[in-house]
Amino acid sequence: MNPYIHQKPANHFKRYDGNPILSPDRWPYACNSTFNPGVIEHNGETLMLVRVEDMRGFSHLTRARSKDGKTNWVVDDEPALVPDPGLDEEQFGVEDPRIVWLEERQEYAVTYVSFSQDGPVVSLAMTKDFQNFRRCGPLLPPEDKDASLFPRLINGHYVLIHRPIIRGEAHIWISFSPDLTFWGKHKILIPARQGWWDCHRVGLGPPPVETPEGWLIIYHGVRYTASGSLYRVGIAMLDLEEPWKILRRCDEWVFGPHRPYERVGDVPGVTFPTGVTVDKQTNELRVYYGAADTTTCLATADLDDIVELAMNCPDSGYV
Ligand code: BMA
Repeated sequence: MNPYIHQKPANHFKRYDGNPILSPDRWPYACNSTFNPGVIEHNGETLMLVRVEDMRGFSHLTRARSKDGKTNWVVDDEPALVPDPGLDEEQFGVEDPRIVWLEERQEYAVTYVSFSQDGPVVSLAMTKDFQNFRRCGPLLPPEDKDASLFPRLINGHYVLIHRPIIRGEAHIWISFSPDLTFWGKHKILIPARQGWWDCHRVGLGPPPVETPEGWLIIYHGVRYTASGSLYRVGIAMLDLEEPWKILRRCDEWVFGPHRPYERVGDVPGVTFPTGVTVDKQTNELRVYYGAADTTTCLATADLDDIVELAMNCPDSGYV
């Protein structure tokens, strides 16, 4: 097979016609940007914790809710989680949450990036209602970002995917904990691929999605160019019970910044997924992403199509 001659791929992901679904001009209070949301189904609604950047350049998280996950978003008049000035790790804002429901604890876990003077760290907060949060502090040393727990225990352990920067290298790592406090068995999970579209940085997008074939991973890959970075979106599959094993990693990105709202904004050329839901009735996979570090957008696909796409990807040699 000639690797340069491809069938034109099916458009697996479709952008929602009403994009951007949330933007600063529709916010109930003054802000610069509303992007990179954590997303979950809660009380029969789609609930987002949206990263809101204020005009000092610090971010906090505010709730937005919608009955159908697409339209009529109701944004709270006040933030849900603001940086605590008494905490060393929250000096310069809280950002980019990922949310999972932990059945055995009967509460939601929110992993988010908090900014200390020593750089970004991954912090954890627990909540039942998205109004009251119990902070559990930073999980691992800086510099670390793009973290989510798996939505269930695996062999009795909490499992975290995150993205430390070590020796200037930005690969996706996996770590394990018996109690959400002590972390170990750290391992590179998905490395940046030299020369490829995801050569300079990779980072987890939304929390892993459990499917019969494995954990579906949606991640961002970065290439630096003469006019800035391009943040595109790739997929991979992990083994269900041994999630440190990559079953598949697709060669090609599944979407990237093409539309004006993805190319024009505070950081042009960024599609940055952070939230996902699956509509149980229609099997629709909904991927919520920040566009150009300015607005929140939605892309949808059939979950089975995406799993099939992923499972048909070659073992790229990085498995
Ligand atoms: C990453 C994070 C994201 C941001 C992205 C693109 O490093 O800081 O919050 O959306 O860069 O600027």
